[in-house]
Amino acid sequence: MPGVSESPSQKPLLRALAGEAVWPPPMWLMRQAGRYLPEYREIRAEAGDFIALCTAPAMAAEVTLQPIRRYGMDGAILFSDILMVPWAMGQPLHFAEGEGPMLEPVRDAAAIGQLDPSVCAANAAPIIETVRLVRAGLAEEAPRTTLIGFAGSPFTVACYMVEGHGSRDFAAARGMAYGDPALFGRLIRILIDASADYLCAQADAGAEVLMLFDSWAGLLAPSQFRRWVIEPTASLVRAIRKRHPTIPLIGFPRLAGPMLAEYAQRTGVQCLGVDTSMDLRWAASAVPPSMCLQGNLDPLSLVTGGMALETEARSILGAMRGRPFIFNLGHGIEKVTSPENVSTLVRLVRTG
Ligand code: 1CP
Repeated sequence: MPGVSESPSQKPLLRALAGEAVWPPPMWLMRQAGRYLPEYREIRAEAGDFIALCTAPAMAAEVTLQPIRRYGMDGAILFSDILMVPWAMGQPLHFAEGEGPMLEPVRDAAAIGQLDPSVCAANAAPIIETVRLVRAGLAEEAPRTTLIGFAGSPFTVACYMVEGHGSRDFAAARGMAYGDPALFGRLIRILIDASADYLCAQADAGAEVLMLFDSWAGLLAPSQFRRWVIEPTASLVRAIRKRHPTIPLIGFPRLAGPMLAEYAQRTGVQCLGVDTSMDLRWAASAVPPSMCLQGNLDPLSLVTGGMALETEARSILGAMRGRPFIFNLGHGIEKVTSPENVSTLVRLVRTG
């Protein structure tokens, strides 16, 4: 909208993150740019492989904006992947069709010694350029939409780096954490430094919020959760705060269960992403009342649609009314989701 300039404080998502009970709540969906959208599949085919798409700024910016154009979401999440941090430090990575990410595993001191966190942000320059293009695109097309930058949390990224691929239990990574905590700690330290630089570069380029995806945090025993999730996240948050003292941060320690309370208290994030397994009312009782929550619709209810979707969405809205909240899924959107069901959900949430 030419001539309309919106100050950041008027963006609903930023107001919720600042502790305001905005109603109807701002919304976006994890993995909202993706294979369920025909317009995404078209650009994905044009780009060739997934890494090529993530490192082609014009195309990556375009797919970031697609769900904003279609649905008017309040949040636009940078199109990239958590594994672009190891990629930017030189760890060989490819995405095998239908199999997910494959990395050359780092399992000993020699391999971990090769990783240089100081080159990450520079090698990620095309992704930082995408952030710039998306921010400019939003200013023109969707001035109320907030740009969310992201990285994986050190523990979850370390899981993939050590294991070399996705896994149900990440036994090699968790085994290293028990068997050689000094070595695993070196890897975590490298990831804190690299991710801090990378996230600050995103903020410098126009990201207004930063989200930390800790998809595998819930695999850890409490002592390990404190050591490998809470402490490194707190350290990463402090490093970001030195350079960007006020940028809002969303932490998503998936399947953390009751450890969520300690995570909320000790990491320094403003907002907690809540996964599908957790009762939102319990989460609200476990964190300070001014702390924003985000979540947690079951992605499967969005695949199903109809009454199941309506019942689940209304129950979340009922539980969160009157507190700072961002409507989202409890995990990424499924690729079999019908785009029409997403329209239905947007209408439901918009009418509060
Ligand atoms: O072929 C394709 O189109 C690739 C599929 C795909 C997509 C669309 C992958 C591979 N990553 C992404 C994008 C992505 N990944 C985003 C983009 C922004 C958005 O949300 O719209 C984000 C935020 C991520 C984050 C991510 N990647 C996470 C954390 C969130 C989560 O889902 O738990 C994780 C664990 C990954 C690793 C990854 N990348 C891709 C896949 C299939 C996986 C999961 C691998 C596995 O463990 O099986």
